[in-house]
Parts: sequence; C-alpha cells; structure tokens
Amino acid sequence: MSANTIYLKDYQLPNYLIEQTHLHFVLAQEFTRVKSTLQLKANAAVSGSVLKQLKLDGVELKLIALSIDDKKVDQSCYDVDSESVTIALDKHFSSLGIAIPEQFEFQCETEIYPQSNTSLEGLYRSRTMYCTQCEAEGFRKITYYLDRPDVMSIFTTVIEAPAEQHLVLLSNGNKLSDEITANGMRRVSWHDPFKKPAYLFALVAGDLAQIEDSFTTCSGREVTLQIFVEAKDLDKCGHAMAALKNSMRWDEQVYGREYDLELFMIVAVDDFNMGAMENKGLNIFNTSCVLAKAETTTDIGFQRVEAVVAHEYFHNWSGNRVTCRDWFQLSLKEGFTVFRDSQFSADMGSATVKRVEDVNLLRNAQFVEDGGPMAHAVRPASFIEISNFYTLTIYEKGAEIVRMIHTLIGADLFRQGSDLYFQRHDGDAVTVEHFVAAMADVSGRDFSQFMNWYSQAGTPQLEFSESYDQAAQEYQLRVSQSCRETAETENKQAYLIPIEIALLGEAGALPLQLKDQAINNDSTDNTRMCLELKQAQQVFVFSGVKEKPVASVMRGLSAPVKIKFPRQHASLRQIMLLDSDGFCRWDASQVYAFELIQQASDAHREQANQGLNPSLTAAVIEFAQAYQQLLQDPSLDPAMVALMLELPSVSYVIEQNEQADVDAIYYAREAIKGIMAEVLEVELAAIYQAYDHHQTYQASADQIAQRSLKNIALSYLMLLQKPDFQQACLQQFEQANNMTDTLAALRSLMSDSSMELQAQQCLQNFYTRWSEEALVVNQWFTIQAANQHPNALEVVEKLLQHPAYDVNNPNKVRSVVAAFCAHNSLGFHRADGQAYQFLAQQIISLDKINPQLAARLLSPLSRWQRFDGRRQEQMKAALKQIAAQPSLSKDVYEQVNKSL
Ligand code: B3K
Ligand code: ZN
Repeated sequence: MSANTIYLKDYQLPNYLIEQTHLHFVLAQEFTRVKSTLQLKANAAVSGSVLKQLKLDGVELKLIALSIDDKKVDQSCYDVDSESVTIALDKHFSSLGIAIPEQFEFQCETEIYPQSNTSLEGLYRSRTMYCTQCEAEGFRKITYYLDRPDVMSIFTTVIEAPAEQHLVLLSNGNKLSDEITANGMRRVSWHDPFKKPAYLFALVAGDLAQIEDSFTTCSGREVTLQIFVEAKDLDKCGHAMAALKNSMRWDEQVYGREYDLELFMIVAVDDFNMGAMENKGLNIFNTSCVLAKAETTTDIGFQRVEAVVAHEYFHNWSGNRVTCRDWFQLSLKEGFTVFRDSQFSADMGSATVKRVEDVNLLRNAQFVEDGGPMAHAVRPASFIEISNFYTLTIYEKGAEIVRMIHTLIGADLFRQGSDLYFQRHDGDAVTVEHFVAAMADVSGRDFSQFMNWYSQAGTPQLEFSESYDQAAQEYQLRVSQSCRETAETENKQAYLIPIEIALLGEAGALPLQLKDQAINNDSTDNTRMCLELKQAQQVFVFSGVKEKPVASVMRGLSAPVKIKFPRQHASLRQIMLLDSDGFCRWDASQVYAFELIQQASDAHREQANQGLNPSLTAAVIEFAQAYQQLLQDPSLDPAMVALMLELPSVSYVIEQNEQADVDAIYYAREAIKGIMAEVLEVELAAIYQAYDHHQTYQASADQIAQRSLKNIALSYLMLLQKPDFQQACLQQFEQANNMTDTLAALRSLMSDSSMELQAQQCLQNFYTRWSEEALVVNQWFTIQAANQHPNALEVVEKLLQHPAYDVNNPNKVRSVVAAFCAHNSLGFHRADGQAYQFLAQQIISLDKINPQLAARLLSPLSRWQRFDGRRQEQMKAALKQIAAQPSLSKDVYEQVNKSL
C-alpha cells in the first residue's frame, strides 16, 4: 500500500533513552504552555547509539524554545516538520566546541491549544475540564518526545492554572505539593516513581467533585481511592467504587498482584474516544463506563462499568508494570487484560452467562472483522495508523488465545506462568514471545505451533464428522481444519486447536477413553477431555462407548473457530435440554435457530411474503417446544434461558452467507419469533406475571437474570399484539423503577406496529423526563436509531437535527450514527442505497473533527462482499466517494483503501 506503512520487521531499539521526564504545564484561557525537561542518555544496548541527529516526535505543536544543558539551540541546528523536530547534535555541540556527550538535558517549550483539539487525542477540553488521551501516539501532541512504548521514564509533573474554588489538578503517581502562587495560580506537583512510557501519561484539570474511599492491600498498605466527576454526577459513582475494590482484591487473590501507589484515581469525562484509559494511577473514563444508578443505567450498563473498571485496573500490571515493546505487541497487554477481566466478571456473576456473552461478541463482531478486508493477525505485521488496530481481533481474539493457553496448561501452571512473566519483566517493555516463553517454561510445553494464532489472520473453520460402531463399541470423530487466505498469509499453517469434548448418552455424559491410549484415570471427571488438533485432519477414536452418543464438542467454545458439524435436530434438542454445560445448551439453541432462519429465508426469497410453509412451520413448532421444557425448569439460570431465547442476530446470519438477502433474513427471523411466541405464550406469560415489579433494584446477578428473562418474555408476548400484554407493557414503561425495565418496555412498544402512536408518545415522555441526563439521552437516541424499520434513515436524519445531538461528542455520534449503521440491518441496507451515502457523508465530515472516530464508523461499508450485486455497487460507490476526498486522515485512508 502506501509508503507510510510501518512494519514489525523494521523494529529497531531506540538510540536514546529518557531517564527522567519533568513536565510543567501552565493552563491559560487561550493556550497551554508546556515546558519539558528530559534527561537523555545514549542507549548502551545499541552500539554507536550516540547519533549525530536526535529526532523527537511532535505533532501540531508550536515550538517556543529549545535548549540543551541550558544552552539555547540555534535555529540553524534543528529542523521542524509536521511530525517531528530533528536536532543536529553534531552541529550544536561542535558550535560549543565539545563532542556529543552520552548524556544531556534537553529542554523544550511548546504551546498547544486544547480548546480547539477535537481529535480527543493529546490534551483537550471536554466541557468544563482539561484531560489527556495519550495512547497510542497522543503524547506527541503535548510536547516533543520519543513517543514509543519502549522508552520508559520517571515522570514529574507540575500543573498551574488560575486558582478557583473547586479546581482539581491531577497527574500520575503521588501528590508532592499543592500551593497558591504569588500571582494567584494554583500549582500542584506530582511524581510517579514507576518508569512508564509516555502513552501512560495523564493530566486532568477542572471543576470536579469526588468520592473517596480506601483499600488495604494484602501487605497492609492503605491506598486512597478517588473518583472525580462533575458535581451533578456525584450520586452515580458508588458502583464503580465497589467494582474497583472488588478488582483490587480479586487481582491479589487470583493473580497475586498488589497495587503499588498510595493513590488510585478515576476521572469521568464526557467526550472520550473509547471506554477508558489505564494511565498510571489516574485512569480516565468515558462517563458511560463509570457512572451508574438504577434510575438511569441499564443492567448492561452496570455490568459494563464493573468490567471496564476491572479491565483498566488490571492493566496496572498487565500493561503498565510490564508494557509492550512496540505497538505490534498491543495484544500482549490487551488480550491478556481482556482475559483477566472476563475471568473477573465470571467470578462476580455467572461464568456460563459471561462466556455466552463473550462468544456472542466474538461471533457477531470479531469473526466479521476476521472475514472482511481489515482482517489482521493478533500480532499484525504492518499498519498505517495504529489507532485502527484497537480492534476486536487484538482484544477479543487476543483474549481467546490467552484462554487457550490457560486451557492447555491448566489454571495452576497458568498462574505460575503469569507470576514468572511479571517477575521476569517488571519495568520492561516486551513482546508476545516473552509472555508465551513464561508459559512454556513453567509447563515444559512447546508452543511453537501455537504461535500461528498470533501471526495468521482469519477465523479457522473446523469440520466434524462422526461414526459409531456398535459391535466394537467405538466412536470415531473426524476433524479437519481450514482457514481462508488473508493478505498476510496465503497458505495457512495448521493451528493447534484445543477441542473440549464430552459424549452424551441417554442418561448423561459417558466416560471417555481414547483408543490406544493409557487409561484415562483423571479421577476428577472422566466424562470430559481436551483433544488437541494439530494437523489439517485428524481422527479421534473413543473405545468402550456403550451406546451411540451425541457429541458435545468445543465446549465453552474452546478455541475461536467456526464449527461445522451436521446434526439431526433431535441431537440439538438433546443438547439443549440435557447437556451439563450451559454454554453447550445455548450453543445448540443457536445452531438450531440459525438453521431454521436460514431455511426460512431461502424459502422467503423464493416466495416473498408467503409466510412459512407447513413443513417449516412444523419444524419451528418443534424447536419452540424444546423451550417449553426449559421455561418450566426452575433449576435453570433464568439468564441462560433468556440468552437461549435470543435468536442469532440478522447480521450474524448475513455473515454466514456468501451473499445474503437482508430482507429475507429479517422477515424469516421475525416469522420464527412469531411462531415461538404463539407456542410459548402460556409459559412466557407465567414468567412475566411471576416477576415482582416493585422489588428494590439491585445490579446483582440474580436480579439481572430475572429481569433479562422477564423482558425477553415481554418482547415475545408483544409480538402477539394482544391488549393484555400491550397494557402490561405500557404499565411497565410508566411504572418501572429502573432503566432496564423502562427501556425494555419502550423497545417492545416500538416493535409493535399497532402501537405506533403510543410508542411515539412514550418516546416523547421519556425525553422530557431525562433530557438533563446525557447518558440517558444517548440511550434514547440509540433505541430510535437501531429500531429496525425500512424508513429508519429518515428517523436518523431527524435525530441529527435534534438539539441534544452533538457531532463533537463521540458518545452521541455512536448512539445515532453507529447504532444505525452497525445495528440496524434493515434500515442501513435499504434497497436504494441512500443509507450508504448517508454514512459516507458522515465519515467525510467527521474525519475533519475526529479521525479516530470517523475511521471506526467505516466498518459496515467494508462488508460489501456479503451483499447482492446492486448493494455491492452502492456500497463500493460510497467507499470510493470517501477515498476521493482530498487530505483524508491516515485513519480513514487506511480503512477505506483496505476495504475497497
Ligand atoms: N488502552 C486503552 C485503549 C486506547 C485506545 C487508543 N486509541 C483502553 C484499554 O484497552 O484499556
Ligand atoms: Zn485495555
């Protein structure tokens, strides 16, 4: 592609290191002055490291002054371009009559303009506060620096701003001093004793309120915990604080990781490009990932706050104490940390539910990325703009890889491996190999083949076939693996794939014994086994199998792969009803539902609007009957039953097709839901009625489970368009004491075409009630933008004109534009292609404001291969229109050119 591609193979050690970094900020109305003093030292690990030239990264900076060891550097000795300053050290020092020293102090003063920084990278203003976002390469928008993660430095930061009553001035580490200067400025100094790369630097300044708590670490040190928010949000911090304390305790217990500073701070910011950022000792969060209160926040919102707080906290070890050598290693910290936070969430609630949620995300989104033009390896070989690589592949597939290591070596060795990794590399910037080597060293396992998971893009597919020999009592399972070609590797090497398996008999799981292998006397549980597929094809033979079993394979989804295993519906029903593993039950329901949707959509395509034919209808009734049993079984976790009732999404089904017919899939899925509602009416109504609508809200796993089942029951019942259920739904909307129930009712009302007027009225009332709560208004935008309707585009265009919409606020853009383009299949893929044009225009205008966000919106268009010829042309035309814009950001340039 372009000359600006950066390659992993070109990595070189830095010639200079920065031992100490001293920063002095003066925040004024019009601009911010940054004075930096860097103790530079030639890197002894690089021979001939004392260079004639020193090149420091710097973007959008106004250079005011430059000196070395207190001597001004003459203008003839440096050169500034749009991305760096290059200092001719030879010229500078020879003018002083000395040789270039091994160590020197570099001082520089720059001016920056946070108030006009809309990219939300570097130092910027969000409403009433200043804040920073430096990962990956934002620090260079603050001052000239070696802005790369393998340059780790000790930071001291002084912040000055005009003193005001509630002014809070924060940076990393521990607070050294806080004073009012003679000229009426507030001056606060911070020192972070831990070496860190610049991407972990943070500064916050503004009128903020706080809640405070404390945590006593396992070695008895007391840590002060603070959450800073705008005063109006002070009542929404309790859940995040509880989550923080739980995370701190959990990381001590499960990973032996203790917190290391006297202070841990979280700041909530309204304008933020992603969820949150793990800056050392000073995490900065999107308000959507820290604020939570029953009246304003849904159950999913509560769970997200807990998970993100944990994720950022866990980075203190997996990311901060041990960081990445270069950005190609991003998954080293992200994949591992996602794995850690998913273990934490599993421990806090239901492990099975958490696994289903993770697999849903993987299948609905990561597999899509892996199947499209932006497919990249978990450790990519190249990139143009690193911001484009904060992807589901790096995060979620990266976490799956760590999970497979955990599966292969077991929890105990995994813990030893992680201890060894942290101990060996504390204070270092390392690579994926260092992580895997620690796991290999403690387990004695050879991970060389396993490394293919890091280097090859694309989702592997497993094909299973089976046979049973009654006379020999042998069960044979044949497995083959394949993976499509992707840009970085045409011919894929076989992956090492862990296959967790059980064989189900009439009365439960059967004991497992592989033929020709020593007796399996793992006394803990001989009904489960982890097979290892290493070749393109392998056959596993089980002996002593007394009856024809139903194989339950890839339990818990033991590897991030697609599975093809032709089976009878009766077998799927058996797994749905009897498998001891909740995940497998759910998975069987999804495979089953998918097959029905697929058949129904094929039929719909041939005979539009004819409804389901009798044999398909009978098949759906049989499917629904399995749920009758599930809904009546009190021993089941309601959350699991709710998840099973949630049919595969339209976009998931689209992705499974070479060329999908969106409308047919949508209507097929709706028709199936309609039949299910009829079959299950009695059971669903009983569940709805049994729910206590007046209980005091708690974000507990139990209550969340009950609400999720009750609300999906309501959504099915509303398909029947019966007055009783419609009344109940309206009543729930009006009387609910929590946002989960309010929104669930509103969503159900909006899906009922006979309730359009009432739904509109409810939407209006909802806005009137919540117009002051930005995060609730976002939900209000989303529920409308995502409402599946052929005319959704018109709704969305109106929403963009709404006074509460703000193109500079990423949460708003996501809640309207992304909610529509990424989650409203019917509206976005309307036949006239208008919605594609709409998205192209949005991206083009947003690219000038916030390139990272603009680039992220592009993915729905990059899926053009999946659609019919006409839509393909329309989608490509939209992409080309973007590509033709002059001066695109690197972010959008890379996405659009790779997509075409
Ligand atoms: N590390 C940050 C992501 C930064 C994204 C920069 N474009 C949040 C996280 O993964 O914890
Ligand atoms: Zn992270």
